Amino acid sequence: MKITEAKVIVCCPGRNFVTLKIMTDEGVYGVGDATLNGREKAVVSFLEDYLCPSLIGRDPSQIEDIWQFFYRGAYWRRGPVGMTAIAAIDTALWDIKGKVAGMPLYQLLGGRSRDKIMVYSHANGNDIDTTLAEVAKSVDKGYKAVRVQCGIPGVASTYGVSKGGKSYEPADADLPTESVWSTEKYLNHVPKLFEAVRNEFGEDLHILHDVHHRLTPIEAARLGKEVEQYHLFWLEDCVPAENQDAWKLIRQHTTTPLAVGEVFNSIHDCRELIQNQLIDYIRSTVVHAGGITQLRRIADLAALYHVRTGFHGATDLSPICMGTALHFDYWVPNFGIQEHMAHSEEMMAVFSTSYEFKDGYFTPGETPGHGVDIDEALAAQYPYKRACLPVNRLEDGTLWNW
Ligand code: CS2
Ligand code: MG
Repeated sequence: MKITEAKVIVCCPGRNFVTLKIMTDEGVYGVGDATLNGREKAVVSFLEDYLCPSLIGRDPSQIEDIWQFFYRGAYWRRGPVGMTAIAAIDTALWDIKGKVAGMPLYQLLGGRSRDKIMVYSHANGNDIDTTLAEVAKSVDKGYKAVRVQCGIPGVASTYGVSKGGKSYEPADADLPTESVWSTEKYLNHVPKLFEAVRNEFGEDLHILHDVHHRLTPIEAARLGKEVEQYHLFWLEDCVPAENQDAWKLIRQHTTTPLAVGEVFNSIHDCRELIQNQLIDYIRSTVVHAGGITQLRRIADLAALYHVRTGFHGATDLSPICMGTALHFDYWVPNFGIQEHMAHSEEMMAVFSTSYEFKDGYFTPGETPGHGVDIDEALAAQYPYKRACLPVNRLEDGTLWNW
């Protein structure tokens, strides 16, 4: 079998998605997600101008060698654009391998390790009461785990809180909008949210929260310590993870479980945090961390240090990434949880899926490959529209992490 064509499909059914489709001389094809929110066209160019031409004529069954060719073979390695492009190729090749074998992807990985995959939903609101009402909706739908985010009094707009009743979409403008952040106001307010959720929903519901890189290590230590009594499932991205040594300080102060890694793209980004047991959950996922081929190595490394998976699953990762991640979750022995943020009906019309939700859990389906496909004709009706992520400033105008 030989690869005859590799084409990039860009569409915007409510948000931008980039999809790679790899075709073979035997008619079998595979698709992979290549979406990097707010930087979509950079990945399109990386694939079209540099990687896709090198795929033509190769044997699609040689997934490992192709991965090594694009990773080890490249002088300029790593980085989100390059690793997203490699992930798309890798995902499409695993899809082809599954279709050729007549097996769902999780079977190729080693078979399932569990009956069903626990996911967490999103609940947010301008204030605590509205957020509690949103948590109730998730609980009614059967979710066993909910990520809670709420507006902070005195802060005009907060990460994770949707505007005007719409579902949360941060990449909302042609050029980056600027928001204002106050660590002091946030730290004083957010513990009250967890207290309210526990009072209303009891001990059993899993509560998660995303700080989205806003704190310094000592501030994160304070937050982790103050909220220990509410038994969070995890506190996510409490500080940026560039200086990984700094996480020791957080760890020394709190037993609140820590999650990180949605912006990581290499096993080397994860290594220090995992080997020093500074985190509990690794969030790197298929599309931004080099596909199944690298993610498997990350999960195996994590397993040695009691770190479990909790893959990123926001709506800016396409249904192809979600479907592929669910196969991985079904197999991976050290599974923790999977993020689920529902795609809109418009998005789901462009992508056909075989994964199923029931009572807070997903199963990936039995379709050979990863089970997700794209309707190219429908996709063509939704042209690309530039959308940028915001930037953040402190109240005095200092630029801060978004
Ligand atoms: C996030 C995302 O899902 C998450 O935990 O942090 O909302 C993230 O902001 C977006 O994926 C950015 O593109
Ligand atoms: Mg996050």
